[in-house]
Amino acid sequence: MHRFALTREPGSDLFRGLTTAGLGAPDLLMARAQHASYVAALREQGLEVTVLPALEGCPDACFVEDTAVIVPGLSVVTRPGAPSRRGETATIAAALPVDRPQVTIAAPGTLDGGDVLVVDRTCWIGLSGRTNAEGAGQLVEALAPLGLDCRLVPVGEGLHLKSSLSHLGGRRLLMTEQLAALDVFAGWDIMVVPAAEAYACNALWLDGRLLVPTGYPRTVALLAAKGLALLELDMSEYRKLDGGLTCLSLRF
Ligand code: CIR
Repeated sequence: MHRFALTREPGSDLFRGLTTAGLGAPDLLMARAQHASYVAALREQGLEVTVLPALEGCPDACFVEDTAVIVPGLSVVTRPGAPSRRGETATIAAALPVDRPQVTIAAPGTLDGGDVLVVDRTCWIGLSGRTNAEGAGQLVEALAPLGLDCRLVPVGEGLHLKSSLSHLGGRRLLMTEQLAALDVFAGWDIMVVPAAEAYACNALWLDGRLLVPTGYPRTVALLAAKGLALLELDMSEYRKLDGGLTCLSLRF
């Protein structure tokens, strides 16, 4: 169960952020309002949230999830796959929990936290345009002594593994049809998101409530039918930058 979350306000250069979405530039005022609602939702779920100030010059810095992987007993500072994002990690490293050791992914390894999903003792690591085999290997080496069972996953479509995969509590996972076909998820309770609503694959489980993006009614109906308590949040401005609900925080 997570008690803390680390987030960072979007900066005034947000519109310069990396994107493949083709949905136009984000509106900064809307992005700020959506960020505030997101932080409020985390607090409502009982998390103690730290909001770091915007990091000007690093337009993707609000997507803090990519800069670290935090598990019980260890924090891993990443080396983001996009060179323009490497300036984000120093301030995150300084803000990570002080109760556990810290290691850092080293060149030529690259790793984005958006490619890492940890559920209990299982850790899936996506090999993507951002996370290379060397970076994934360094993470496996760091996590193995902690007893985590790491599984590599070819990401295929989408920016990160977690663009297409989320935890729904317990043994439940939400994912694309493409990922559902892979052996690494065998034995888990899989829910497949309708192809037309692929963005809704990125949802954020907060120990009893699932945050989902607004605008995906078929996915919401499927999740509600499973008895999950949902909270819909408007993520429109972050979607324009390929970002989703998990990207905006580090939870620990
Ligand atoms: C990027 O391309 O790096 C950012 N515009 C979006 C990062 C989204 N992060 C995530 O999925 N964990």
